[in-house]
Amino acid sequence: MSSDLLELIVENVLQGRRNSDDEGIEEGDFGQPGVAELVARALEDGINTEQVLIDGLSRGMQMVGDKYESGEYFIPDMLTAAEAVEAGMAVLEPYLVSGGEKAGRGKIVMATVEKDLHDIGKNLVTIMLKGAGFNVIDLGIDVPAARVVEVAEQEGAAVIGLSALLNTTMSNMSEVVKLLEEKGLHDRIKVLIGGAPVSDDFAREIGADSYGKDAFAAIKEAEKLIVSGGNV
Ligand code: B12
Repeated sequence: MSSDLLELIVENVLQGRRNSDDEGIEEGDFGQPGVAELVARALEDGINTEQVLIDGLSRGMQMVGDKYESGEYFIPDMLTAAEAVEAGMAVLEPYLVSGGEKAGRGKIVMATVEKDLHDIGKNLVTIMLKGAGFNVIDLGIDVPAARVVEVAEQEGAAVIGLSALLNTTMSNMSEVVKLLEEKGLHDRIKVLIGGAPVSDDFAREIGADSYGKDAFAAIKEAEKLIVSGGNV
């Protein structure tokens, strides 16, 4: 039963259906529950919030990526699917956030780097970090390095979390590290990076402090960074 609902969430992300008013990419589903209603139903049925996020919304979006790569989907399809994921996340977020029992674990500034507009992964990481009790300030997409560092300094953040999905924008992560070094802030503000083209090796190459492959790794790595000397 629970796996049926998760499967329906995946299918409706693929169809880009936010709710029952949406037709969907293939059309004909009008009136059937969309992602928002299905997420609410999954939670009512007691399905674990992380499972809805990872095995439902995130898996659906990953499959959209596969279809784009194989030429079956185009940019407008990716956008409608992204909107459907956002509709689901809006329903899910209050549950994840109220699940954070260990509040006050440290401040994290999150951003998608300059010239990059991808935010689904960053948003997912953000709500998971909030759910794990971190105080997260999300600066959004296309954020210049100077702005990230300025806010992190002002807010006394322990960690900066950066997301990049493009080969052409991942290098902007190193601008943040360089700026922290220049301002003598890197010893107290650590940099955690993530996003599909990024890796452990790349993190080392640019002098970032850690890399997280997904939202669960983001929590683990943030915990480690804060214990190892962030400004909690
Ligand atoms: C959705 C999408 C879009 C949407 C974005 C909507 C939105 N609101 O985000 C739109 C349509 C706008 C878009 C635009 C473009 N896109 Co696009 N897009 C995608 C797609 C299909 C899915 C990305 C996604 O949401 N994945 C699901 C999430 C959950 O996964 P994720 O982002 O990887 O995040 C996870 C981890 O990486 C990690 N993580 C992410 N961030 C962080 C941060 C930290 C700190 C940590 C620890 C972990 C972490 O945790 C997350 C959860 O597990 C990918 C294909 C793919 N397979 O990734 C292409 C893709 C990223 N796009 C691509 C391209 C080329 C573009 C465009 C240039 C297309 C164009 N010609 O205009 C533009 C660029 C716009 C810009 N300037 O940014 C390429 C990039 C190629 C490359 N490597 O450079 C990809 C790979 C598709 C492809 N194969 O060609 N895109």
